[in-house]
Amino acid sequence: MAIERTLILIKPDGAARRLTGLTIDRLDSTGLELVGAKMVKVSEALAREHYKALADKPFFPNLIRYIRGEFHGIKDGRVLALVYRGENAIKRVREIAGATNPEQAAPGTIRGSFGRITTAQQFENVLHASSDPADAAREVALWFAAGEVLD
Ligand code: IDP
Ligand code: MG
Repeated sequence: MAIERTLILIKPDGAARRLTGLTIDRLDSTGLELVGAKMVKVSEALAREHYKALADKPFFPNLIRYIRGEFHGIKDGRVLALVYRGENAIKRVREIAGATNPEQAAPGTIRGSFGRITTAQQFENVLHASSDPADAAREVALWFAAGEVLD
């Protein structure tokens, strides 16, 4: 089994609804190791680069506004970025996060418990979690400088 690193972002709905501690508690309970953590101001450029695979989706413009905190009154669009490391870390974090669509996320997962779809059809799903090894490597390098993530 591979030792992986995975990027987690506490999204603005998670921060606004004071779910940061709960999310970290769930992540810690996996036994994975926290190896990176910082608050980041999400520029338009960073948001677009992070979600570039979704640039042609109809929900993309609102996704950029969402991750930059525009729907939740988050000052400077700041988010908490975390890196967890361990065996099979990517899949294990995705499992506790739950499905992308909060209405389809299993009960007991973070998204299943605390996510919602807004009347404007925005998925508010509390956290971002890398989806595969290529994405995880790209995302950790995008959000953290070399040396900010521990071995
Ligand atoms: P993921 O966050 O579970 O990896 P992705 O497909 O990578 O899901 O989509 C990134 C984010 O875009 C989602 O977490 C969600 O906030 C938003 N999103 C994805 N699909 C939809 C949709 O069909 N409608 C509205 N927002 C969506
Ligand atoms: Mg994704």
